[in-house]
Amino acid sequence: MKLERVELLHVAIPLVTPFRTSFGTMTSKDTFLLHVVTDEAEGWSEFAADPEPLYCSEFVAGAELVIRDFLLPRVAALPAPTTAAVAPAMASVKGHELAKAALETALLDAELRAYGMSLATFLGSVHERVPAGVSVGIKNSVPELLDDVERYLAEGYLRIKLKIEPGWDVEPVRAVRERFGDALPLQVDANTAYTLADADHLRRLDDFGLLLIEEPLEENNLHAHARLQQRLRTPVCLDESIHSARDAASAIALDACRVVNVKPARVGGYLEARRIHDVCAAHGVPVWCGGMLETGIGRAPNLALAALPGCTLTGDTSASLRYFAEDITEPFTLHDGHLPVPTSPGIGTTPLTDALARFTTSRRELYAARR
Ligand code: NPQ
Ligand code: MG
Repeated sequence: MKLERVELLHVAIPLVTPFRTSFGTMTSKDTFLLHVVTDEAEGWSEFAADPEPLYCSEFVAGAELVIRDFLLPRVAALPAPTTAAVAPAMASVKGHELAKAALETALLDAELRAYGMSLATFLGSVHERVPAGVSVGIKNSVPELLDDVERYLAEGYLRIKLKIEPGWDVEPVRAVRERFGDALPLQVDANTAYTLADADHLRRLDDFGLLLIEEPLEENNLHAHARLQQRLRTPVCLDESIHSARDAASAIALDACRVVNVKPARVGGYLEARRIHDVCAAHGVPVWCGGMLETGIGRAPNLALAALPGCTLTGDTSASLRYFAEDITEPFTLHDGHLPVPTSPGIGTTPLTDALARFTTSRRELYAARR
């Protein structure tokens, strides 16, 4: 496989409804897609982060520069940009996992299309469909939250995740439990909003039979998460703190978490995500696939990951309509609370020409092979 061209497309897609978390409110998905062209096939990927470094240190403009000036030259210098060679070629560049994931995934898509193999087959997925959970943002009032949860349950979602922060935690959880009962699969996500000094307060959540509490403390503070886990019955799940299979191994050894949220973008791509899945599975630690409000280009490959045997908890892989009135690909829709795992070659989807034209704000050629 020979790399011929790499193109970056800035896209801006309005969200159906604002999404508020402990790190901010989003009203639109503003990011870029990568489009790689090789002599054998083309590939697509999506950069997962935001224009501002509020959820993680990476951001759209920075990632574009890192890919253009540091990652692509290393990949273009390979005799063949096969997926297995891409991460090692980029390894001398520190960090920037989301940027690396975008480049690796576009090349993986192209390589798998050249083979005629789906990502699900490549990764070793064992399900044809996966149960869908939904992440519910912070609301202005409890009645507003209950209305939203009711609507998602009516749509078929099989697990609810509530975003929490100090001042919006025990009361909304209690209200959802009272209204929808103890059998509702329910979990919470703090996106790093608490400190260990809040341990007694967080312990009040133990009364509600939550599946897990996600990233309660600061990013990368495994020691503090381990100390918190000692004081909570609710399983701690790490998200922002896990950047690699080594991080997962450390977190498990320290008992800093009993569940892992794996987001391929956050860990540098699908190959590392698969390794995290394997480390967790070997330790009996449940894994589930998180989400970053991806368009169909990011959602499709996440569904393949969510269908791995160790992904025993329901993920945040929601239908396209959860976030976008109109997606940039054929939309993913719920059937009995499940989403289908794509079966066609590569990530299993491509941008729709029309939608792409309307949502693209600018295009740049990042690389063209000399002939
Ligand atoms: C989480 N996802 O699990 C994240 C938070 C999140 C579905 O709750 C751009 C960049 C958009 C980072 C959307 C969900 C994002 C983002 C959501 C992070 O913590
Ligand atoms: Mg999270």
